[in-house]
Amino acid sequence: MMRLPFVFLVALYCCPTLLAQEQYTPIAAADTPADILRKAATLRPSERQLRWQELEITGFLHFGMNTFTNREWGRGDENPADFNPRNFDALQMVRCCKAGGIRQIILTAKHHDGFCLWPTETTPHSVRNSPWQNGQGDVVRDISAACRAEGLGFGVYLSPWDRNHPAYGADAYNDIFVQQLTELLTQYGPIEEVWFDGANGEGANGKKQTYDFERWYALIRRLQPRAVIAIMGPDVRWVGTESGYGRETEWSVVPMDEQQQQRISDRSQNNVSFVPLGDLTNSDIGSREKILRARGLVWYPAETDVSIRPGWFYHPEENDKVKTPAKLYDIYFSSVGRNSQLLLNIPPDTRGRIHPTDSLHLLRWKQALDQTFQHNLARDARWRLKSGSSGALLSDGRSDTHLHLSAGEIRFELPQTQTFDVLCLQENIREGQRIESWVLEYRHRGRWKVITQGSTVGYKRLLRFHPVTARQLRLRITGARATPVLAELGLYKMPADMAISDAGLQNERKTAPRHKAIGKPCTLTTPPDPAYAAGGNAAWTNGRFGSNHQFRDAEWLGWRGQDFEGTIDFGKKTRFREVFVDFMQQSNAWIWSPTEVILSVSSDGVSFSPLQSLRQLDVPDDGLQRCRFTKVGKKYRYLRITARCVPRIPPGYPGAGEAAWLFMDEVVVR
Ligand code: FUL
Repeated sequence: MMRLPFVFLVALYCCPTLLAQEQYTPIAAADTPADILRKAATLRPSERQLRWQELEITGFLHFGMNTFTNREWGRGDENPADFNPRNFDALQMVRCCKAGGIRQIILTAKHHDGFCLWPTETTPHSVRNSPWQNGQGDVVRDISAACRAEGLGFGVYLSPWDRNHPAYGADAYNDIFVQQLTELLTQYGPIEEVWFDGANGEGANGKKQTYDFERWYALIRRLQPRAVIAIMGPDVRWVGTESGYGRETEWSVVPMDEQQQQRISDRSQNNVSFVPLGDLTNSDIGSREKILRARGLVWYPAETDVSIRPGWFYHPEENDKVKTPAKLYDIYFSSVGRNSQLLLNIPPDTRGRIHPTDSLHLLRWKQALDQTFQHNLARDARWRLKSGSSGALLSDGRSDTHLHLSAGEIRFELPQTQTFDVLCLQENIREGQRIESWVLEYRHRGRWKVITQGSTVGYKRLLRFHPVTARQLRLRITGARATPVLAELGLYKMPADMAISDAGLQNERKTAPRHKAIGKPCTLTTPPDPAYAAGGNAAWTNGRFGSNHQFRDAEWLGWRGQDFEGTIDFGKKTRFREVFVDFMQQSNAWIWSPTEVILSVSSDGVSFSPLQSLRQLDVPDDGLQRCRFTKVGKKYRYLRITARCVPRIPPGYPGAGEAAWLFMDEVVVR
């Protein structure tokens, strides 16, 4: 990491910047590490990417045949007669989203079941053959019009995977898909985002399709040049989880594959277009280590998608599982506040409206965010700068004005002593993303004390901490790829009901657990799948928790369609107070927490007797699931944990009927 020299207080005044079109750069064999860093630091978003990033929150409406059949993934053989919203109201949906702070909406114009929400010419499997509005209805028309009327952007999700269309699996399907896209891109006004999902399953005839992405991209660029193409597209990348929690270190500049690079250099660099390849879900995809080995670099920002309910579609049995305003607040800090955009799904119900619980939670969430960010306590701060520089730019609420922190440090004094518990930092990404690490400190009894610190900043970085009361502060940039370009610095106070709490599994898993099984000989009855065993077979007793959300982080171990069974030898009889083990649940990634977890004991390592068992009968919420055994009692030499996997994914969920994955990390024995 480049260390910036410690010099006392400097910054240069900078005016708003105009955007240069440098979204991509090749790396030559002769480039030195310093050349590569400089190149990485000067990449910028395209106009369309910038507009998208500044929206901060996009809404997702999963609505369609599944809403009526109560499924997550339809089979494609559904009857159009089943699509019949009782009280459809596009304006109600859009207004609920708007009241929640959402500034653009993406509608599932066609999900994997192939049912089209507009009267397309490409298939009879559409609203045209439904009883809704006597076949005259058009959901795409109504929602796009409502978005326009309310001043929101509009985008479409068009699933390439189509389980209904008879042409799926043959070349002709790519033409059909082009026609569907053309209808959507020409009949409904401005389209700001086209969202392609990566699913590529079998169609009605058992065949899979080779998607003609490049042709689709060219069409979108021609018909709707402002639109970002997301996920299976060149403008916006999937953050790698559907939990709503992005990476703490999130770079918008990432390495690109040689093949993609070739495609870009063959075309104009001003209109970057490539099919995303490789694994973008790792916990680290943009660090120095990664970019120094890259052949090309691209500005490719992350989008964090999550549903307000456990499922993407509306299910009446989930009405009491709508994420609370506090959970949504946490998600905002962990997505928008981690340099990504939040794509929040709010699925309309069978009436064709947003359910009252969802709309209430959206509203309360927005109120809590407004309350938090209404007053920047650093607004009237005295910034200690070189003459001619204006520190006020750092708190003018504009992300396109900035200061160059060439000294790597800025000190400031609040008009009076204040109590705050949130820090907001923003880089002016029109100049690129540069900051690698920083620390915020306050002056206390003549000494500088750390309040909080972090790695990347990017478009926005939000950090929460226990309330601090202070007047004199300093921000030190401790690592950067080039001179830091800071746009905003804000200090805020959270409303009492949103204040950070120490409790909770999420926070606990950030510490290193000390426990009796660390380093003890252990065996697994079945080795984990090689794709998820990077940390080695002993990763489950190594005293390190894996990430709370990224299962591909070399700490989590994964098995497909198999139970987990692990045995630990403590060498001698040992007394245990408690034993717990964590599992992951991410139903959209086909990861299911176990149905039963059994703790068995043995004194000879040969015959084991079950001591306690925990059963998980209900479908758990996505996230971490901890199974805890207490009062373990007597002394034993061997412990064995068995976790029974969900053998097949239950109906109604992505991958239904397929073998589920089981992911576990760290058995803690105390
Ligand atoms: C996934 C799809 O399979 C889900 O049903 C949902 O649409 C989600 C946003 O993308 O990959």
